[in-house]
Amino acid sequence: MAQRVLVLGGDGYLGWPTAMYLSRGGYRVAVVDNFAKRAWELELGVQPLFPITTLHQRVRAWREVSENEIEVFVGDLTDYRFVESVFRSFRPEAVIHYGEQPSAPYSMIDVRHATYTQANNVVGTLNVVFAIRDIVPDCHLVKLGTMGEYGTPDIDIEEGYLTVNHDGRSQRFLYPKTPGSLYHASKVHDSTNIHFACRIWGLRATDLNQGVVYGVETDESAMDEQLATSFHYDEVFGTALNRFCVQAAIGHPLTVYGKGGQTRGFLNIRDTMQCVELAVRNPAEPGEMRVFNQFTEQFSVSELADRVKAAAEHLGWSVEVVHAPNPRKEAEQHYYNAKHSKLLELGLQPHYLGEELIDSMLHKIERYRDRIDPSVLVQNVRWVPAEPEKTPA
Ligand code: USQ
Repeated sequence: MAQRVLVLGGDGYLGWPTAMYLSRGGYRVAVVDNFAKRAWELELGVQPLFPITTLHQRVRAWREVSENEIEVFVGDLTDYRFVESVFRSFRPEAVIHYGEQPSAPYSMIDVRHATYTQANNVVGTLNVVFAIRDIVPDCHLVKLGTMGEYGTPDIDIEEGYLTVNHDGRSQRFLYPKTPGSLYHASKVHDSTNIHFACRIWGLRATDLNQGVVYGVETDESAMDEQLATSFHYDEVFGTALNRFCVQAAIGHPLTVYGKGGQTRGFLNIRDTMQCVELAVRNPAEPGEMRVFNQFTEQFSVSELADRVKAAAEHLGWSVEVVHAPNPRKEAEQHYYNAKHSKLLELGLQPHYLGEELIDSMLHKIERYRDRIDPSVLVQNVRWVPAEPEKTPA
């Protein structure tokens, strides 16, 4: 009998490719989505670069290409009655939880977007935790957290936990968190709640503290245009490397924010697929909240921009890197060393960021150049609102 895996946020940039990857890998897959991301796109006037069909059309296209079925549940994770009905009907053995508002800038627009992000993410996750406790207590929760939960401390970042020696005694704690946005903070709250659920109710969970994902496609999404993933390049939903590749494709300067020494963990979208499957295949023990730091390489933002510039110039494109004013409040030069060995120990085979990989991204993006809207590259979401101009007395 195939293992039943429920993918929450199954219409998104990572959720949809994950659903196809697992479906192809022999799992019985169902996806849950409320299409909130499509509503946020309308709200901000942005679109994914590749045309995206409806979820139902994607599922039909997948059936034709692969002869595999993906089940669909449409509804909101903050509605417990909906969550309960999905868990009672599908009875998942593993849940992969991407079903959250994923953008740091979106959470920083104003109070409404901040409270929405935290309520949506924290309440949705709590509902999932309760549904597991009360309906399928042996189910393994694989939760997408973020490396941004840790911030940029001046000591090495461990995988989830830190042993503190204090006045001759010692205790292992969840690693101290210093999130860089109210979105990242929502993931910290989730981690606290999931840790609680494992300690108190014996649930099993893996918190995947994922770095910044890049990439235009996976083996499955490349099988048919209708299976494309929802790739963003605008300021709010686009992530650094994806944005730089799109900027290079239209001759827009690559926007390194501030000094550019901001260092993060990065991974290819294909490695996200591998990592979540490795977590599903090697579940946590009852009562355990495992934490894996899910990235393959560390880069500063400047290094990333330089790599994209070099690859684009080899294609004969002329590319400039600019140091744009940083809309965020973050350290622009700092120590960064995050451990990330646990997924490698489970068998992760990384796709590293070589020039060939950047080339393939640039080539694919170039084919959709006409759909790029330069006006959404900058949307002026600021971490600290600009001071109102003082009128002279
Ligand atoms: N940055 C630039 N120029 C740009 C865009 C971003 O210099 O044009 C810089 C940002 O200032 C930041 C770094 O690049 O220092 C990363 O920003 P990002 O927008 O690529 O990623 P971030 O906001 O951190 O969030 C993304 C995903 C989020 C995920 C997170 C992983 O949107 O869902 O949780 O990456 S991590 O960064 O490890 O926390």
